[in-house]
Amino acid sequence: MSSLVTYQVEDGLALIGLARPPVNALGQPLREAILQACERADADAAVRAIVLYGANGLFCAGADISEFGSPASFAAPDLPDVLLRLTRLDKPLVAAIGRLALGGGLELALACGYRVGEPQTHVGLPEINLGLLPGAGGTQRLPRLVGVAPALEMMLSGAQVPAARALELGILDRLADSAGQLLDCACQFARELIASGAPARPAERFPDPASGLEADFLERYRAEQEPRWKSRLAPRLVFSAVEAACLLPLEQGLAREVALFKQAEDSLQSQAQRHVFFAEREAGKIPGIDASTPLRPIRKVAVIGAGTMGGGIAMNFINVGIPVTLLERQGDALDRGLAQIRQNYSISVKRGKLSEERLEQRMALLTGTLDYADLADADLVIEAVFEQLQIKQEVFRQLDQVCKPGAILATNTSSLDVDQIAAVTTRAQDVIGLHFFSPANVMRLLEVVNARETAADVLATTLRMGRTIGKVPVVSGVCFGFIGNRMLEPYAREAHRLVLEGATPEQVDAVLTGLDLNMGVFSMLDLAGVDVNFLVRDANRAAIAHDPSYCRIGDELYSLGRYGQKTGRGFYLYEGRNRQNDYEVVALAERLAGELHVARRPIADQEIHDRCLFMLINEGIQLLDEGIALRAGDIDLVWINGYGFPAHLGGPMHYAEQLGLDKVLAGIEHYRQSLGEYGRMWFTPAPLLERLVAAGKTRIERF
Ligand code: T1G
Repeated sequence: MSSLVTYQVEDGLALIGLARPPVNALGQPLREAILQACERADADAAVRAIVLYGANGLFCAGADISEFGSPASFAAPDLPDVLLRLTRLDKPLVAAIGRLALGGGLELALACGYRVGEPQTHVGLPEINLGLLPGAGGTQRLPRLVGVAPALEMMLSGAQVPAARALELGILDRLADSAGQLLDCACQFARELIASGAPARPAERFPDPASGLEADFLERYRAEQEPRWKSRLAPRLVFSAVEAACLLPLEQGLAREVALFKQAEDSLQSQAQRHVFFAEREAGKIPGIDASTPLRPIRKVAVIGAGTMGGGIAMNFINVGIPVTLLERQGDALDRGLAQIRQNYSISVKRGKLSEERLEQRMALLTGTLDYADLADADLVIEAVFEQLQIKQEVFRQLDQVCKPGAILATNTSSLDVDQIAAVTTRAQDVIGLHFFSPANVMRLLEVVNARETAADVLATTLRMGRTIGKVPVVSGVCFGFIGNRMLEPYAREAHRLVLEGATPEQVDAVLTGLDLNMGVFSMLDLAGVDVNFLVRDANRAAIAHDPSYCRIGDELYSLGRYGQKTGRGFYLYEGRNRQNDYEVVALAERLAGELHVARRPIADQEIHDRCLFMLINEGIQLLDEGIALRAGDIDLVWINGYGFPAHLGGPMHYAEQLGLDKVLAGIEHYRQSLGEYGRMWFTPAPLLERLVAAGKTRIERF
C-alpha cells in the first residue's frame, strides 16, 4: 500500500486516510493510491462501507497545481477517471471533510455518495482563480446536487462555503460537533447507512438540472454576469460546462467538461494565473529568514495619524482582534478619525457583511489618544502622518523616546527614504517600512520596506503579520517609490506626455482598461489626487525631471486646483461619481504643447500601449537588477494587488515574457529613435533587459 494513503479495516468499515502533506494535492501518485485503496476495499467482503478522510486533518486542496501544463496533469489514472470509478463502487463511500475540500478535493468528495463535515469545514471550487474550471466532474455533479444557480455562484466566485451553508445546500449530509469527532461521526454515519441498507449513492436531488429553471435563466444569468468577466476565458468556459450539465446526460457532460478544461489549462490566461498562485507563495521566502527566525509577539498595535490611511490601517488589526491605540495631535481630528472608522463598519453592516455585534466588538478594540505616553506598551507602531520627511522624522524621535525596547516602529511612507527615518532613532534595527495602499482596509498589497539596518526578526514578524491581516506582503528595498510607485513614475510620465502629443486622457485610459486594468492612469490619478501625485513628483523632481515637459499637464491641473474627484475636476469632470471628459484639459494640452514646442499628432492605441507598458516593464526589470525587488514574481504581485493589473495577464513581468522580451526591447529602442530628444532622454533600455535578450532568455531573472 502506498505511503500516500493509510488503510485500515475496523468492524466492517474501511478507513482510508489521505496522507500527502501539506494539503493532499491530487498528484498522479496520490490519485493512483486512492483508487487502489478504494477498489481494494470494494473487493473486500469484510468491508460494508468506506470512509475517506484527511490523515493530517485537512481533507484535500484539490488537483496538484504544479502538474498543470505538463503530461502529469492527465497521467493515468487521471482525476476524472478516478472519480468516475469511485462513483461506480458497490458500497457506500463517505467523505469525512476536515478543514478544507477545494477544487478537485471537493470533486473527490462529490464522487463519494455521502459527505460529513465539522464546524470549521469550508468547501469550494476556486479553479476560476487559476483561470480554470472544475475539471473532474464538479461542473456536472454539483448542479445535480445543489441546483444550477448555487453551483454557478460557487464556481464563478471561487468562494469558500462554510460548513453551515454547505449543510444547507446539501453538499454536507451531516456535521460532527468538532474536528476531533469528525472521523467517529463519519464512521457512525457509515454504520447507519449499512444498517438501513442505504444505496452506495443516494438519488440525485436535481437529476435534470434544467428542470424548474425559467426557459431563459441561463441566457439572463450570462447577460448579467458577462460584463464583470471582462476578457477572461475561464468564466465563459465554466458557464459552457454548466450549460452542458443542463443539456446533456452525465456521461456526455463529463466528456464536454474535460474538453473545456483542457482548453482552459492550455490558455495563456491560466498560465498567468497559475504563475500568480506560486508567486504569492514565493514572495514569503526571503533570504536570511526561515522557520528558525524568531518572531516578536504582536499583542498591541498603535497607529499614528487618524486620517484616511491611519484609520484604514487601524481597521486591519481590529478586524483580526488585535487592539489598536490611535494617536492624533488634535482632539477634533481624532474624533473625526474614530467616527470615520465606525462609519466604514456601518456601511458593511448595511450591506449585510458585518453584524452590529461584530461592529461593536471591533470598535471596543480601538482606543483614541492625544498622548504619546499611551503608546508605551505597543508592540508595533505604524506611523501614517503627512508625507513629508521632516514631519515623519519628528514622529520617530518621539516614538524613540516613549516606546518600549523591542517595539517595531514602522512608517507607512509611500516613497520616502526609510533609512533617513530610521537614522533619527537609537533603534534603527527596529524600524521598517509598511506601505499600505489606499483604502488600507481593502487593498491587499503591503510593501514591506526592508531598510539597511532592519533586523531579520523585525522583517519576519511584519511579513507574518501582513499575512495575518489578509495582505499580500512583498519585500522591497529602499529607493524612491519602492517597487510600485517607482514603476508608476515612468508609466504615468508617458501617459502625461502622450496627452501633450495629441492623445486624450480617455483614449489613454481606454487602452489600459482595454487590457483589463481596473483603472486607467488618469482616472487613477483623479481618484488618488492630482495634488498627491504632484507632491510626490515634486519631492523627486530634481532627481529625475531634466525635461521641461515632464508631467506638465499634471502640474498645470495642480496649479489650477483641479485635484481630481475630491474637487470635482482633474483630468476629467465629475458629477458625483459620474465621470465626464473635460475638453478644457485638451485645450490645456494644446496650449502647453505649443509653449513646449511639442508637435501634436494623432496617436495610435498601440503606441499608447507600448510606451506606457514598456516603460513600466523596463523600470521593473531595472528594480530587479538593483536588488530592490527580489524576484520578477514579487513585482507582478505589487502591480496586481496594488494597482489593479489583471491577474489573468500575470502582472507586468509575466506579461512582458508573454509578449517576448525581444519585442519589448525592440519597442523601447524604436521609441528611443523615433521620439527625438525626448526618446533619447527617457527610452533607455534597462541593462538587464539588454543582457536577457542578448542571452536569448525568455524569463525575467537576475543574472
Ligand atoms: N497544488 C499544489 N500545491 C499546493 C496546492 C495545490 N492545489 N495548494 C497548496 N499547495 C502548496 C502551496 O504552493 C504551498 O507550497 C503549500 O502547499 C502550502 O500552501 C481538477 C483543476 C489550501 C487554502 O486552488 O488555496 O483542483 O510554498 O502556503 O496558506 O477541478 O494553499 O510550501 O512549497 O497556500 O495554509 C484547486 C489552492 C486546484 C487551492 C492552504 N485548489 N491552495 O493555504 O498554505 S485546481 C486550489 C490554497 C483543481 C480540479 C481543479 C491554499 C490553502 P510551499 P499555502 P495556506
